[in-house]
Amino acid sequence: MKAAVLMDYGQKVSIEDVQLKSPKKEEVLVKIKAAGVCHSDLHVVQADLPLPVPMVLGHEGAGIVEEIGEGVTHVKKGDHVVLNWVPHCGKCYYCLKGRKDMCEHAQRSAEYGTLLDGTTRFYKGEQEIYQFSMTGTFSEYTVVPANGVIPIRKDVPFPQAALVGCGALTGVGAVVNTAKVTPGSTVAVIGAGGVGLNVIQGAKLAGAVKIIAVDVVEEKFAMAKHFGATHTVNGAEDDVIDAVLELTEGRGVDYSFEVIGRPETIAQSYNVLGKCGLGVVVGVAPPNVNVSINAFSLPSQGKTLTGSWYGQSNPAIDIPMLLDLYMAEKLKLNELISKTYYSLEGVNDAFDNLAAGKIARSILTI
Ligand code: PAD
Ligand code: ZN
Repeated sequence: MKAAVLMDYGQKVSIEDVQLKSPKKEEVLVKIKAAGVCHSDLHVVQADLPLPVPMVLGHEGAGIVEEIGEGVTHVKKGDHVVLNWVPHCGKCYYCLKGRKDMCEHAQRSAEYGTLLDGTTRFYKGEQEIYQFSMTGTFSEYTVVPANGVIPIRKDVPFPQAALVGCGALTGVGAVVNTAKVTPGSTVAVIGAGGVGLNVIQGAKLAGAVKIIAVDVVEEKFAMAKHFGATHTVNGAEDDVIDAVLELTEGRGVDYSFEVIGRPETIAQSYNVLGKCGLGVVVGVAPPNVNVSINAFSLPSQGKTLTGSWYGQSNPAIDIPMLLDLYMAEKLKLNELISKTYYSLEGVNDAFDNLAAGKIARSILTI
């Protein structure tokens, strides 16, 4: 069986022959049909997300259930599924508080690159191969925790279903679940990539009237407008804070979203807020990076800066809901697919295109 494996940081991902163990209790074997290439995968390649290697990358994916382990009742062989990269334990402090996105058990296992029991399912000979976020979708097959598969309707094509597994859920969820953007609001979205475009369309769905998309790559502005941006700002040419203030009668926006993961744009996302504004950081910066913001503005302007992980979602409910919105032509997924590669071999080219910033999402069909 073939999988795209990062053998070491900074290297090209290589297509390896690997072995996969059978699903244990409360696990599921999935045949992957489509996988999206997200910047979080690239963060691992570039060592910005320091995870153990060798690792099967890919966390945005959809496929077909091939085999279920003991105790799995919510799916059966042949079901179509989207993979959920935060398979919550349901028992920890945060799960019990209703915050599945913050599950302590899932977060720890993701850091170890293992499944929930602390062991791996991928092997190459004697060597253990780690698995990105308990998914590992750049592979012909994968084994994931039971909560890691969300059954979906069968009339959605696999590439579009895959996109909901990270980009759409993260982006729309940040707007709807974390920020709770209200109708008539003003919004700035810094970074109009695969996730940022979903923040933009989430803001439109929520009824925002002014949606300002900020990017540095010219190709992104037409895409941003197509997804619902009312204004665009080129951060490579213009001062972003001045431009956003000018578009909002000098006040700043009600909500901002940083969807890149850099300290300077996270600071920007705070500085473009008006009084009482809420900034949401979606972009993932390396763990050792700090951000500097003006201290006086916190009490005097009452602004909030927070973050959003996996769209603060409830995947079992939100993934089928987003697919229903897509089938009802209320959520754009087709337009997110800039390029399709019909084999795992396309993964390095997809990473190069992602790094250049010119595409929305690439899909690998497997
Ligand atoms: P992407 O590469 O498709 O999009 C990033 C966009 O930012 C591109 O359009 C770039 O041109 C643009 N950009 C780069 N630098 C600047 C700048 N200085 N000013 C303005 N725009 C700029 O990535 P993506 O959309 O796949 O992911 C974006 C981030 O979100 C990334 O850090 C990823 O790891 C993170 C993410 N977070 C979660 C979560 O749960 N919080 C989930 C998925 C992805
Ligand atoms: Zn992702």
